[in-house]
Amino acid sequence: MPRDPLIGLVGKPSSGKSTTLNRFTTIDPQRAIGYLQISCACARYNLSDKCKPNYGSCVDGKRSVPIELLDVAGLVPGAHEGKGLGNKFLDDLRHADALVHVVDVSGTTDAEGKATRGYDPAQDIVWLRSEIVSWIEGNLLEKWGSIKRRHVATKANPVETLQNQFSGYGSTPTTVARALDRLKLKEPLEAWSNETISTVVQTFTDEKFPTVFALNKIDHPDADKNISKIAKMQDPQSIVLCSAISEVFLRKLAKQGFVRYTEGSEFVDTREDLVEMGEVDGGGLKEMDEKLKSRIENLKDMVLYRFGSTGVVQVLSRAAELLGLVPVFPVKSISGFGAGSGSNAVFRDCVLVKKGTTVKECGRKVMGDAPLAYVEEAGGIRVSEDEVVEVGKHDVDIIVQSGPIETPVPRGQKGDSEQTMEVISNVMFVHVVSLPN
Ligand SMILES: Nc1nc2c(ncn2[C@@H]2O[C@H](COP(=O)(O)OP(=O)(O)OP(=O)(O)O)[C@@H](O)[C@H]2O)c(=O)[nH]1
Ligand SMILES: [Mg+2]
Repeated sequence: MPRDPLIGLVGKPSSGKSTTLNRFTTIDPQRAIGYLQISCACARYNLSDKCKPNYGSCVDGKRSVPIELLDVAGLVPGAHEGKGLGNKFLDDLRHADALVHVVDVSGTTDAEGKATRGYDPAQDIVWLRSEIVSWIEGNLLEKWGSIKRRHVATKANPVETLQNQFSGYGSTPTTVARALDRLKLKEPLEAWSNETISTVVQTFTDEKFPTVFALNKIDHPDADKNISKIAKMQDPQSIVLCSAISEVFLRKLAKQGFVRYTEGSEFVDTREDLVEMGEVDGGGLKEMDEKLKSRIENLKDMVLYRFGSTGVVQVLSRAAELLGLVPVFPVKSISGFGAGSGSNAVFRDCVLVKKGTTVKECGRKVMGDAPLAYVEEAGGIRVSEDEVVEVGKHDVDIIVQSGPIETPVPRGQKGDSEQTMEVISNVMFVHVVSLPN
């Protein structure tokens, strides 16, 4: 199962991380698989009948690609100094490509997750980011003296120097370069003040961990005023309103045969609703008692009719949108798009890469450390390996060297001076991620 991208669920205790995770297909208490719907490469080539994904599914060119979610538990104010589960949390975090900050907007839990009333959840957004920033900044400042000396001595550029420090957070040179581009700093790295370093770390954090705010517990009567406050502070694109508990409840009732529920939608039908709509047997649904009926009515009023859905499905698609994920279809052979293993199934694999990923980084992801020789597109036209992969633009062959890079040839012996090149993978880039709903 391809590991990336990984979406990390963060948030203080009792904000609803586990409840949100449970909405997806759980692998263990900490991890789950969600599915993102994209349009598949098979649609572009009219090969939908032969499309057999190794993971997920593909129906009429609509492909569900697995994406992993990780519950990063135990974050409280002071975590970077070892409070709560401390650095354990931060170690989990480094694998995440994007974060979903699950915020309890009911205001019924304080910063430590203890029961209270009237807490302002806008504070959580502030302290959580600052925990991550302080963690990275602390690690950097601790070694800054020697980092600076080495930087000067080796005449490195700032991207190289910072990437050396940030690779442990799952950073790539592109991430670092983007952060520095945004800042347009004039002073050389060795002259940076602590304030500049702090700004660099903050910008890097925002680049490395794009964050969706899942404003959870919208079913609670106190949620409204807190939502409006947060909505004024944050980019509306980064906010999703949700009620994880409602989603879990509806799915449970659907499974038990009490309601018909279209996941991610506002539609919930009971037996009576279906009879009214003309299905004589009420869709085969079971009769509910009064208590259950009133809970459903309440959920419709408080969540579904007001907000359009429970919002949980949108959390994942919004995170994918933020990352600007590009689906890449590694195939062994460009003629037929198969896996090269004898079967005639096409486009068996699909990996999702982040926006800004270069052809070279993409190649690494697909082929590991095989030394990349050159990249070309149809007709043998060379493509720069530093080009940023774009949807629909890159149908390329990545050619790697299959032999050692330089084989010394003993004198007097006829050497095979030609490098053997092998097409390991045709990497194809098709349409952008579209919303599941
Ligand atoms: N009203 C309401 N309660 C919720 C919602 N989601 C979760 N809860 C409740 O909030 C409490 C905490 O939920 P969890 O999912 O365990 O929270 P968590 O973030 O995993 O907490 P930790 O594992 O302690 O970090 C539970 O009692 C849930 O039932 C929601 O959408 N609405
Ligand atoms: Mg939990």
